[in-house]
Amino acid sequence: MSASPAIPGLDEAPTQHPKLREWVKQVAALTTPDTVVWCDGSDAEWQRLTDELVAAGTLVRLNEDRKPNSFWARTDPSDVARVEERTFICSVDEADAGPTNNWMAPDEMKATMTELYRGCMRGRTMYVIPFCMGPLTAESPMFGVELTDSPYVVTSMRIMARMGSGVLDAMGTEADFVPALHSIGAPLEPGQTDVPWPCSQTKYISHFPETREIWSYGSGYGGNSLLGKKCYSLRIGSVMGRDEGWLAEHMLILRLTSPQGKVYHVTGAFPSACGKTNLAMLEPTIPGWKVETLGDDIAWMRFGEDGRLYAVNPEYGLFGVAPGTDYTTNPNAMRTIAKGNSLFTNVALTDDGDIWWEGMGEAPSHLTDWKGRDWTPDSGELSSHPNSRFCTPIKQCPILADSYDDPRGVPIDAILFGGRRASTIPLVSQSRDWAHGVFQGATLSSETTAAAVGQVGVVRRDPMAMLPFIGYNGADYFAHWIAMGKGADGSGDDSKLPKIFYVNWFRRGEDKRFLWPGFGENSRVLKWVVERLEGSAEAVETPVGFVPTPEALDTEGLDLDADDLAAALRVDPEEWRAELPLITEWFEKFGDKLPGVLWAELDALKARLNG
Ligand code: GTP
Ligand code: SPV
Ligand code: MN
Repeated sequence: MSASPAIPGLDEAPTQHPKLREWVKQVAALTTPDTVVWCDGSDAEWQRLTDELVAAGTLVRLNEDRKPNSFWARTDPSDVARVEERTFICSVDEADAGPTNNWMAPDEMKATMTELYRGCMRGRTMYVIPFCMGPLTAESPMFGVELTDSPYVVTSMRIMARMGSGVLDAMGTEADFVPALHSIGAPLEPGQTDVPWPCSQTKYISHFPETREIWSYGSGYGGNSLLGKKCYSLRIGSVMGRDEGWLAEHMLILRLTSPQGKVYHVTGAFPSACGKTNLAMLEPTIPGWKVETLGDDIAWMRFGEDGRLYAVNPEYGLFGVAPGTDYTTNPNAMRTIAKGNSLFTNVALTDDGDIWWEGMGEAPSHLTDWKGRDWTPDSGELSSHPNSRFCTPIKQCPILADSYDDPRGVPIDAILFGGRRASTIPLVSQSRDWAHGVFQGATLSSETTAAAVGQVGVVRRDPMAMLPFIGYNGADYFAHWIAMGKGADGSGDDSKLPKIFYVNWFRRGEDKRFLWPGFGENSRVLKWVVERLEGSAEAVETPVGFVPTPEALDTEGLDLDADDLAAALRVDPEEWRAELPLITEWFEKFGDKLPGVLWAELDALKARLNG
C-alpha cells in the first residue's frame, strides 16, 4: 500500500484541535491543493498575500500617499454580486427551508458538490482561516473556520472578521466551530497560466442548518465567499437564534446621543444596498445630536438579564456599497477608507493610483474602469459596477462607539424597518405595538438592487430585509419574531422591548425626484423616533401607524418644499388598498404555517383602511 504523498503544510497545523485537524485533512484529500497554509492573521501574512495577489494581477497597489496599504481589485465581470438563485438551504426536511429558499436534500447536495470539490484546488494553495464572529471575549465565542483556495478571500476575511492565531488559541482543543468550505472552483493544470480572477460558471452557496455547515463553490465575490458574513452570521446564525432564543438580523446598529446627553441605541433593517451603512455612519445635520457607529450590516440580538434586547455586531470590517459614497453623503465612510488598509473591488482606478466611483464628486477626465478599459466622462457607461464595494476595518471608523467590543452588546431602544419604495410607504411611521411592528417587518417591500444578480428595480417583499438570508422556514421566522415579543421570560410584557418604526428614504415625486434629501438629514427622523420613545413628539394615527405631523419633524434649516415634505409623509388609502392583495398573496405563500397574528394584523389594517 502506498500512502498518498503528503501535502506540504498540511501537517504543520498550529493546533491540536482533533476535529479541526481531521476536517482539514479530509478536505485536503478531496480537493488536492499543492500546499496548505494555516493563516495567522499577521501583518507579515497580509504583506505576503497582497504581494502575491499583485504579482498575479488580481490586485493593484494604490498610491501610498492617497490610500496607504490599499488595493484595487477587479473581478471576472460575471462574478460581481450574490447569487440568490444558486443559494440553497439544505435542511433534512424541505418544509424547514420554507417557500422563500431554494432547497436540495443534504445528501444530494453533498454528493453533487463533493464531485465538484474533487481535485478543485489542484495547482493552488488551501488556506485555513480560523475566525470568530463577535468579540473573542464573549461567554461562548462564535467560532468558525473557513477553508479557501482564494488569497483574495483571506485578505478580505482579515478585514471583515477577527481571525488568525489568537482565534485558534482561543479555540483550544474542544471548541465548537462552524466549518465553512470555499473554493473558487478553478483548478490549475501543470503549466496552465492563471487568470487574475479565477472562478467557475457553476456556483453553489449551500447551507446545512442541522449540522451547521457551509459549502460554497464557484464564486469569489464577497457575499458568496466571505463565509463568516451572510452564510454564518445570518443564514446559519438565524437557525441558531431560532433554536436558542435570539435573533440574527440584517441590521445596522448605532448609538445616538441627544443634546441633553441621553443615549439611545437603534438598529435598522434595510435590504441590501438600501442605506444601512449610510445610516450607521450618519453625520447629523441638526445641532447637538451625535451618532456613533456599532455595525453596518449584521446584528445579533439577545435578551440581557434586565429583560432588554441587546445587540452585538459580529463583524470586524465594513463591506460597503461604493457608488454614492462621498464626503457629502457619507463623510465618515470616506474618512474610514482614507486611513488605508482597504480593498476596493470593481470601482474605477484614477491615473494617479487612487479610486473613483459614480457619486464621488466630479468625474476625472480619464479613468480605468472596473473592466480594465479606458474610461472618460463621454464613455456613456458606468466606470464602477453598481455593486462595487469598499472593504475596510471598522476600527478605522472615526465615530466607532466605545461599546463596539463589549460582548454583552448594547440595549436597543428602537428598531427601524425600511425599504426602497418610490410610492406608498411614508417617510416614517411608528408601529402600534410589537405585533404590528412584526407585521410591518414581515410585509416589508423594496425595489431589488445590484447587490444580487438579477433584475434591478423590481418591487418584492423582503421581510425584515432578510429574504435572502433567513436560514429556515420564513413562517417559523415570523413566529420566532412574535415569540421574542413575549419578552425574555415569555410573560407577554413587551414594555422592555424596542419600539418598531418603518422608514422609507426613497419615496419619489411625480417627476421621479427623491422627495426626502436623506443621508445626514435622516437625523431629523431619528430625532422624532427618540421623541416618540420619550412620549414628547406629535403624531397622527393613520391606518398604517403613527406618522409625524409636518410640524413634529424638526425641519429647522432644512431647505425642503412643504409640498414635498407632505408628499413624503402622506398615507394614501388608495395606494395602501392596492398593497392589500399583494400582502395577501405574499402571506398565502406560507400556507398554514403563517402565524395567525399576522393574518389578524392584515384584517385589522384592511378594516382601518376601509373604516
Ligand atoms: P448592503 O451592504 O448591500 O447590505 O447595503 P446597505 O444597506 O448598507 O446600503 P448602503 O448604505 O451602502 O446604501 C446603498 C446605496 O443607497 C448607496 O448608493 C447610497 O448612496 C444610497 N443611500 C443610502 N442612504 C440613502 C438615503 O438616505 N437617501 C438616498 N436617496 N440614497 C441613499
Ligand atoms: C448584501 O448584499 O446585503 C451585502 C453585501 O451586505 S454581501 O456581503 O456581498 O452580501
Ligand atoms: Mn447586507
